[in-house]
Amino acid sequence: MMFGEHYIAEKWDARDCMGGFRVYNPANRKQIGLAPCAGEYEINEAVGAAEEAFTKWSKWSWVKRAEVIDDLVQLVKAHFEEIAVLITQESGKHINEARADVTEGIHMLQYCVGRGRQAIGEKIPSEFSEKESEIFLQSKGVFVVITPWNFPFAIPTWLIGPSLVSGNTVIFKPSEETPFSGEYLIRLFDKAAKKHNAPPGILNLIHGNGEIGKHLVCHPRVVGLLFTGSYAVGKKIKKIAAESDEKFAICEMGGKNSLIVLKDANLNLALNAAILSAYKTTHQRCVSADLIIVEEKIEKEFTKKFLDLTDRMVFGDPFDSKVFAGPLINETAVINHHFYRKKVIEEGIELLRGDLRDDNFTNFVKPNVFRLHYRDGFDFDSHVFKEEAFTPNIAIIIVRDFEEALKTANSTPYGLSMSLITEDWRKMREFKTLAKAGLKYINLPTIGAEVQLPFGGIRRSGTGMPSAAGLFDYMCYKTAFTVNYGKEINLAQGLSSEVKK
Ligand code: UN1
Repeated sequence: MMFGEHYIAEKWDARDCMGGFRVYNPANRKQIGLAPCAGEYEINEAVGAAEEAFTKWSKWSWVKRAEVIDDLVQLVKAHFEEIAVLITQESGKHINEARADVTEGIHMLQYCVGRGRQAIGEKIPSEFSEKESEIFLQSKGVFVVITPWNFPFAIPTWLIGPSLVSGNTVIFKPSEETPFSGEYLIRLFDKAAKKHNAPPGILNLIHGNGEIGKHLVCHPRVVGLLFTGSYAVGKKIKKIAAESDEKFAICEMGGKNSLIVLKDANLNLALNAAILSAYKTTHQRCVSADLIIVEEKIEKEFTKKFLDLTDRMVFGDPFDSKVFAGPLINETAVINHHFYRKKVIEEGIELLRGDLRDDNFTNFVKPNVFRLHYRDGFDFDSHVFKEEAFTPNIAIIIVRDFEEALKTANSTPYGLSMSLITEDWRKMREFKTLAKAGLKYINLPTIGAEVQLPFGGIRRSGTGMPSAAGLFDYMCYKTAFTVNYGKEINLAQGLSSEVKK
């Protein structure tokens, strides 16, 4: 049994663990630990610590701040396998994917270290020789970072890394499903921070449920709301920020992602892209493809081969090297998986493959695959286009041409990831310009983003302020700083201080 602890101003504290929440292994539903649930006291302590640390940390040089992260990278590398095993135990992710999660975290932290030595701000010429102006990047303050269970290690690094290197301080609340992977990252960070004598409180950890997340987000002295999770929660966070005079929200929310396969596609490549997009992480990535849109000329052949592969797909023991992916995260996800299938069938949509069990005794499911024809006229209000199941529910959509395909892909209210499989470079360009998504791929799956690119969506998927490398653009206020080295005041636009009688 593991017991979680809060971490505030460099002190570990488990005082509320008995009133906390249980953590389960999704592969066998056995309890593996207990984590404490924070209350008002911990929230205020953490905000106070982060606020106090900010006055010192924001004055540290970018290089010095990045050096703390550099030590963190070394520590993560030294504990690589231990972290991967922990991720698999509490998220159910296949061990290979858990290793990929840690690798992605390392890459992000390495990127943050590099950013510490890059140019900050800009010199801007003044109209007057005596004046010198610059764009000064001013750290913003205390940030809350709330992250999901599906990438319990990498996503926290995407948000915490840029926040800290840019001089902000953080209160981190990991998902209740995966508190220990988040806590492990902070235990390593603690060592790195102490080695550099960083001010206590630059990074704090608070365990808790959505209610605690809400209190943190609403706290009047918290400025940045960095969230990755569902659209329903993200929408509330955006509202809270909109009603505040100081807060800003950067939310990465769900997806309803499309993989478009045109008739000239390399079919093997298309199938590989489809399998990866649909089934990696048992479809529990926000970038997983829900819609596979195929031109009718090749649809029969594509669907036959896709279903053959689907039939061989095994979601099983995540430590078994022979299975493709692991279980769903919990019982609620299993119930949602079956509910989604029923809803889509009720709409009269064809079911090609289905997980027809009615029980939810385990978290292991089989994929549901549906098929629709564009010509039959769509109800874009259908579950297939609007609701994100976050479980392996795939709709194959038959279209006549690229225009119908793009129209279908753009019809969902989301806009995270989209792929086009084609050899036609003119259509590639058209796709690049018109696809409504924050991540666009040609001849690749909808998954597999690299951290040195911006990662984020538009519309229901995000705030248009991407995270990973892209987050650095929003971490500081872009302020104008001007010094007059002259003995008089010269102002632009011909302004004068001369007082006439
Ligand atoms: C997510 O889908 O929740 O692009 C994150 C990918 C990963 C990150 C996915 N690098 O597939």
